[in-house]
Amino acid sequence: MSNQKDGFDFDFDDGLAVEEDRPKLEEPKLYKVVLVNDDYTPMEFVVQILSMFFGMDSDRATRVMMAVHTKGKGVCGIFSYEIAETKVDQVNEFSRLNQHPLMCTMEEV
Ligand code: TYC
Repeated sequence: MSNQKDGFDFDFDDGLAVEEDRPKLEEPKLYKVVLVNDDYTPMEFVVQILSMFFGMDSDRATRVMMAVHTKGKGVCGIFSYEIAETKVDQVNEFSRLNQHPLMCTMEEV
């Protein structure tokens, strides 16, 4: 880069080819949305949650619900932080609205 003015060479890069540093992009972290078992939430309500918020058909929703029921907790899906947080909030809000103690949480993958 050269800039001639009054016979002087205003050249600030000492002949080096200068390139902007490229931004360093990290892979975004992923989060599991986890459903926790309890003794009070009706099974049909959990199946309804899995179908409404996680798009599962009734076979899959029933299998995931039974896995949570027998193992204590289970994964409903894996998402970016913002999507996982939104799902957790939606599930917990819908459960409270329906007066069920169902707990949904998130864990980093
Ligand atoms: N254990 C509950 C019952 O017997 C059913 C249930 C399943 C509750 C999964 C919560 O995340 C859950 N009615």
